[in-house]
Amino acid sequence: MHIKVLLISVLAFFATACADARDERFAIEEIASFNSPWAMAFLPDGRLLVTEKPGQLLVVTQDGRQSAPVGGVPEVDHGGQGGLGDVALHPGFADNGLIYLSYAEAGENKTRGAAVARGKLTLTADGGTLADVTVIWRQVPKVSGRGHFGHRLLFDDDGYLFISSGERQKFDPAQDMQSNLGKILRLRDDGSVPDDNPFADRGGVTAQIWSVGHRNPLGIAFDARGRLWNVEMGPKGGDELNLVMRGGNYGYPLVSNGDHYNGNDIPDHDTRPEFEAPKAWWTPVISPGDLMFYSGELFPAWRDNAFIAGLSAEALVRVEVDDDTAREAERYPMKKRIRAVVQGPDDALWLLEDRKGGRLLRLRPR
Ligand SMILES: [Ca+2]
Repeated sequence: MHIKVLLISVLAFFATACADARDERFAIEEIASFNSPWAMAFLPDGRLLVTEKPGQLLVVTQDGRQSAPVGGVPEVDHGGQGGLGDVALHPGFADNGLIYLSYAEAGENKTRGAAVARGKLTLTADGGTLADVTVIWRQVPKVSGRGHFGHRLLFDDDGYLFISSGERQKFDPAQDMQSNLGKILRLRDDGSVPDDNPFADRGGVTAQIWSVGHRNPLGIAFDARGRLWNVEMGPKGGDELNLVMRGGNYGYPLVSNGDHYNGNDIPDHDTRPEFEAPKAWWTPVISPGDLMFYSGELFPAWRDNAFIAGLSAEALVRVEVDDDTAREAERYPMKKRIRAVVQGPDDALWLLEDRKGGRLLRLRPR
C-alpha cells in the first residue's frame, strides 16, 4: 500500500514536471557568450554586431562564431556603468557601410560623458574594420561619476537618429534646457540638428532636445504605428515605460512614482499633471535595460507587444500596448540579468545577458 502511494506520488511529480516544461513558451538556445555584452545589431548578411562594455566590437555568426575585435573602435572609458554601449546601423548601411557606436568618453579632471561616433565598417569573411571614425554627438556637460549614461541609439524611417541620454546621477540636469543630460535627442545622421526639432530655434544643445525630464533611459523603440517609446530606470521604485511625445517633459527629478534612495520623497506623477506620466510603471523595479516591439511571424500572438529586458528582474517582460495605456502581460524568468532584446531576421527573440560570461540567447517557439 505504501509503495503504491509512493509510486503514485513519484508519477504525479514527473507529470507535473513535464507539464511545466511543456508550458514554457519558447525553446532557449545558447548561441555564444561574451565579456559583459551590452548591445547587438543584425547585419544585412545575417551576422550580428555585438558590443562588449570593456570596448570590443565583434562580428558574430548566427551559429555563434565570433570574430577578433573589430579594429578602429574609439577608446572608451570603461568602469561602473560606462564603456562601449550601443551599436546601430545607418538606414543606408547596405550602400554606405556606416555604423554608430555610443560609449563613455573620458574628459578632464575625472569627468566623463557619453559620446556617439560613426564610422565606415568594412566587413570581411571573418570580421571587420572601422575607418573614418567621427564623433557626431557628446553629452554636455561632462560630469563626475560613472553612472546613467543612457545612450541607446535608434533611427526612424526618415533617417533621423534618436539618442537616449541619462542624467548621470546628477538629478537637476534632466530639467536644464542648457544641458542634453536626462533628455531624448533627435539629430540628423551627421549629428546636425533638424530644423523641425521642438526647440530648434533656441540653438546650442537645446536644439537637439526631443523630450525632457528622463532619468536613465536605457531603451527606445518605435511601435507598429511609428510612435516612440522609452523605458527608464526609476530611482527607488518607479521604473517607467513612456510614450515619448515631441517636446514632452517626463518630470524627473520633480516627479517620480519612486523616491530617492536616501528616503527623501519625490512627489508622484499624479500630483503634477503638467508632466507626462508613464503608461506603465513598476514598483518593485524591473530595471529595464532595453525595449523593442515585436513585429514577426514566429510569435503571432505577440505582434505589436513591447518586450523589455529586465536587469534586476532577471526576466523578459512582455507588455501589451493600447492607444493610451500599457500593462505588463507576462514575465518570463531567465535567471540572469537581461541587458538587451532584439527581433532577429528569423523573427526569433534574441537576448543578451549582462556581465562577464553574458550569453547570446535565441528564443523560438517550443
Ligand atoms: Ca514618489
